[in-house]
Amino acid sequence: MNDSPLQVLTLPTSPYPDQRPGTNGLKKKTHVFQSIKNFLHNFIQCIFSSIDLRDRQGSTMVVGGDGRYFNSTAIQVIVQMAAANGVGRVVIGQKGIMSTPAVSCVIRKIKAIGGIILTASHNPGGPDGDFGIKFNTANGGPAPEAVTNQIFQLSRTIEEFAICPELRVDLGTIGKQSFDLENKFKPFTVEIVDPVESYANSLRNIFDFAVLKELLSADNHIQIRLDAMHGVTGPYVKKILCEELGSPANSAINCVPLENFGGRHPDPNLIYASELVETMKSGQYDFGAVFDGDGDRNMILGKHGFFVNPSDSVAVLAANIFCIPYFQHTGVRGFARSMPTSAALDMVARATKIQLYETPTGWRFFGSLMDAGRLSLCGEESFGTGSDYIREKDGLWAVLAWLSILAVRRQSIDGIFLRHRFDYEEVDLDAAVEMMLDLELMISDRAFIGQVFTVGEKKYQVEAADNFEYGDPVDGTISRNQGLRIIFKGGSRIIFRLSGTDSFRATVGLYFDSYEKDINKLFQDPQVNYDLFLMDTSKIVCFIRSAG
Ligand code: VG1
Ligand code: CO
Repeated sequence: MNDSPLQVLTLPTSPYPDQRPGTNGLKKKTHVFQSIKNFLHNFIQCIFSSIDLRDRQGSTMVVGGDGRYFNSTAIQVIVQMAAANGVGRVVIGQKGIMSTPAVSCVIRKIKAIGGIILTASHNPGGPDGDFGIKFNTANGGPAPEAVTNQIFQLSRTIEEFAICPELRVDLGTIGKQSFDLENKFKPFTVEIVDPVESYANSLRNIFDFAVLKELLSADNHIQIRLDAMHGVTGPYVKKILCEELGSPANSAINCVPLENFGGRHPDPNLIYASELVETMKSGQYDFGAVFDGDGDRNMILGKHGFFVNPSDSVAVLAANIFCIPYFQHTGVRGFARSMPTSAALDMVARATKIQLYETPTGWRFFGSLMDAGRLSLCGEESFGTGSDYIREKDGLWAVLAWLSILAVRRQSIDGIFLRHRFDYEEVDLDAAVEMMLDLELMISDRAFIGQVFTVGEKKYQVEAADNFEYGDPVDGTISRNQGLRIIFKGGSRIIFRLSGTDSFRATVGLYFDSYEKDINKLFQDPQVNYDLFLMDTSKIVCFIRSAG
């Protein structure tokens, strides 16, 4: 306890026009947060101001980050501002570390009012990299659109922020710290917690750890290789997979969180996770997985580097859902995928007669369905998989879910959805918006429906085309303009979507998916063997790039 009460100040500031939170949080170049005067303070104040004062007074908030450069500095500021804004208690992962799924888990467990996660997810970190701030609400999930819109509106008119500038937290020592603030009756408290423990407890109740331990450490065990890419997942992998489930030490690599992720993109895909892909090709390991910076994304690889497409991953989990004890207890309430995610999951939903929801991109839409008890398992094409035990996607959960299935049986998939996403990054925003408008005009022409495009021997006939719109079945909120869809007979699709998570300019995402019945193609390199649809804005030109 400090001797004299800490000062609470209200300081003047002026607004910035570019603080609109994206699909999941605000991402910018690190120097923007670090060097532009009050850029961080403004955004944090708007987060606090978006919470009704009556709810905020004396409340508990969770704070964690993926350990990237500027993590601890930002946390000190957030705590100083939380105290000045009436928050009563802040729970923080030791050294400022806590994965996105773990923050979601802790918010729910301790009934916090919300949480702030310092991360730019899978973007590189460091002084020249990216930094970001995610805000999750009391359900543990990313703030819904109504809240992020409010934060954005506040950010355009902000005039002052509140702060206790002298408050300093010791992030290294587990335990309680309390601070007397001037004009406040109750001390403000900070609790530094083990970032893994509470989350690990949840997983112990979801999976059968004895069965997993047998799979990983018994004589006939399978060999796994997990790559944490120097992101936040390292300590979780070490503690849960190695220490507790007995996987040997060489099964986990890059497990020390680094401020710049070792200079790499902590992005779990075939390109940035090439180290794991190469190792898996040797055939020494049966199962491989890699995570993103903040631990919510995962990529799964099989023996010899067999790539499990994320859209297929969620479908396989759905088809085998009762291999996971949690679902034996809760039953299965529904499945969901984001619109650009290919329709493998739809087939499982049809076969099992379980309700399927198609939502816009971003986990917050799943959260609403989960809160209403309508959704158990969901996924996104962008390497996200998760369930309703929390309100975030969860890389480590996905690994334990897959291992639970492997422990019970080996599943073969009787078809594969070929899916590809091409991102055109850092394009001019106005030009991108104009391109989308032109394209929308073209595909909404009635003459467009029914047109046939020939690609080698294959024919693709346009069945439907629209700008995807989603009406939340729980609260009726309509989300418009979620991406342009061109759907062909037989289910192949081309989707155009503007990314909502850019740190800089715009990204146009092009998504292609089509169902492939030929089982032989399952084992071909999915990045090489595909029909490539090329499109210009006046005419759709499709041509095939045949198997290499
Ligand atoms: C991307 C992905 C989306 C994901 C979001 C957050 O958004 O497409 O599926 O939910 O990132 O991921 P966008 O709008 O850039 O396409 V994470 O790992 O930052 O929570
Ligand atoms: Co992420």
